[in-house]
Amino acid sequence: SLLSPQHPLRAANTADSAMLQALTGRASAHTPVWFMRQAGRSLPEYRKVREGIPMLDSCLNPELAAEITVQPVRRHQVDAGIFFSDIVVPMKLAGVNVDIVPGRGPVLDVAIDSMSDIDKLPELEDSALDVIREAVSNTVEQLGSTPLIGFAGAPFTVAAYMVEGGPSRDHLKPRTMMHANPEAWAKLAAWAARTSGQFLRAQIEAGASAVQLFDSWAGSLGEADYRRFVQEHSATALSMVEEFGVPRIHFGTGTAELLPAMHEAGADVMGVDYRLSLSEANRRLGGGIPLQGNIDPALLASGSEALFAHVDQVLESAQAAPTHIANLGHGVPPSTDPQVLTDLVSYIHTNTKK
Ligand code: 1CP
Repeated sequence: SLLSPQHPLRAANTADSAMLQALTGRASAHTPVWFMRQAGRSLPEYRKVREGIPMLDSCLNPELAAEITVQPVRRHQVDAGIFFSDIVVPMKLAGVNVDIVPGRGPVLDVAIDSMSDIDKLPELEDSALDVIREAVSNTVEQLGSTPLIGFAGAPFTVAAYMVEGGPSRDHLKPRTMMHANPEAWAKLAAWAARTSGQFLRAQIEAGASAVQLFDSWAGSLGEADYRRFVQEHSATALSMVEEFGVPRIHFGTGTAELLPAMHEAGADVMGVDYRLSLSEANRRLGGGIPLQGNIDPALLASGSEALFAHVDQVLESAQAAPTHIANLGHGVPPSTDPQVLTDLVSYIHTNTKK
């Protein structure tokens, strides 16, 4: 059964957690930390419960999704859970023929390449999101006073998979479509924005205390194209959850030149990848915005001396920002030794204690 499906009241008991304090620019007793892709293949307990169950089936099984979300919180003592799902789950729930292929990622049966394909895209029914509400509700119950971060893919990143039909390096097809067929692009990006916005709303309604919009591939865009073809659609997705008042994090990789434009789309907190120092990110954003990041995932395998020296630099650089949420600059690599993550959480908590 779902508790308070209309309002984020269930988030109330997380308001004074270090994570929510930092996300809202308030002082906290220590720097909170979570990791993108903290759930997943780096954990033996994840590999065990996922055995024989396809990725999207796992995402649509509320008990399993909740268990996988809670696993890294239990093991690492991170300051938040990130909901176990995927950026293509809402398009799947809308009825788009998409699968997640092991070792590859999201793949569509038929790539989207014309206005007629886009005209045929099904709308996501709100009732189709009940399975997500149930999983979130379940998770929030188990997490207690530890906040849950909900997420969705940003319109560009989601549309890039749809137009390419699968993962790609340069995202040439969506970048071509923007210029060759701007009306089709706008219609597709608006569909992706609505669908991701609905996915975020469902997670907050069921108790998520914050959300992150992942524009993982925005870094393949120049600033002019980002502003002209993408920004308004990310703004739509973010505005669809504005009324709830939960902090909205906006993250992408390779986005050093895009940070101000991404912030202007309506985020409260900016995620920074590992390529740009947090003090420089703070300068580019004009100061005053809580920052999340940006430990280089490569350092997780470099031994503790190099890792902790790097982490010291990140924590030092973060002093420039009003508040800091420690995280990686991108996801946990599947080959990561989980003990390194546990030790890293403890190191950050100990060394930032006020
Ligand atoms: O079988 C498996 O274990 C599949 C691997 C996997 C996992 C664990 C995929 C396929 N998705 C996920 C979960 C996932 N995806 C989470 C869960 C929670 C957590 O972070 O712990 C999240 C937040 C995502 C979001 C996601 N999916 C993004 C944005 C984040 C990022 O890493 O930039 C993207 C780009 C995807 C697409 C995707 N799904 C899966 C893969 C391998 C990919 C990337 C494929 C590519 O390279 O294009």
